[in-house]
Amino acid sequence: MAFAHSEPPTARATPATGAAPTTGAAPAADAPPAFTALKILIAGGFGVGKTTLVGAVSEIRPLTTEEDLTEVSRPVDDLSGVETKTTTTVAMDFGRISLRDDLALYLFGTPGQHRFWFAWDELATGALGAVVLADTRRLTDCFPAVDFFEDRGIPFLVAVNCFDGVASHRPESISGALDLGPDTPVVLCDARDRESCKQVLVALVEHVVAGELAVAATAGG
Ligand SMILES: Nc1nc2c(ncn2[C@@H]2O[C@H](COP(=O)(O)OP(=O)(O)O)[C@@H](O)[C@H]2O)c(=O)[nH]1
Ligand SMILES: [Mg+2]
Repeated sequence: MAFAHSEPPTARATPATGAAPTTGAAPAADAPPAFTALKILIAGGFGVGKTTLVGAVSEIRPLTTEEDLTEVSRPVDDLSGVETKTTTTVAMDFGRISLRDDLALYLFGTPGQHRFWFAWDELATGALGAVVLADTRRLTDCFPAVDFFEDRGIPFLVAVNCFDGVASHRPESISGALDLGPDTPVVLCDARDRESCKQVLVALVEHVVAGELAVAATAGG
């Protein structure tokens, strides 16, 4: 899938591999630091709040590919719980958070509907990790995303978007209902709230780091 974004002229985007950029020769002492982009996927079922989350937390106006829902899509796209939803993401959402001059998180919201699943493998290439958004009114909608990341060994957490009027569930019971491994975090969030979404991303990065440290410890001894 073709994907374009603009970078500041001094920034040199490396492939979003989730790892530090590798170069053959040592950079000149006065060279600007290489730019690293860490790619995070925001996945989950239709209408769970992916576009909302990317828009809430991105520092740039998110690139989205929303289209009006049509009568034709009505039998296909299940609107129960989000009856006021009038648009759908047809390719992906994209947002960015700069952590330092030379380090940014790129957020890719995956399209929720099954008919767009062909795009997932490409979006997942080089991802640091993923947030699987869940709505407890339609918890099973996030099963495919959970399976996708488990199958590919991509670290992920489940973030429950606490829609208004929905009694909060305990993370442990959601973990049990989704049959998650004991190490997979479950956090609660409000996809409309920037601070809440930032906490989700922090939790994901901590989870990724903990996994890397565990692998390193196993390899070391
Ligand atoms: N009340 C409430 N509405 C939300 C929340 N998150 C998303 N929405 C609304 O739910 C609908 C679906 O959200 P959207 O981000 O488009 O879902 P997506 O299909 O996963 O991208 C939209 O109308 C949002 O405004 C939330 O936490 N509370
Ligand atoms: Mg969307």
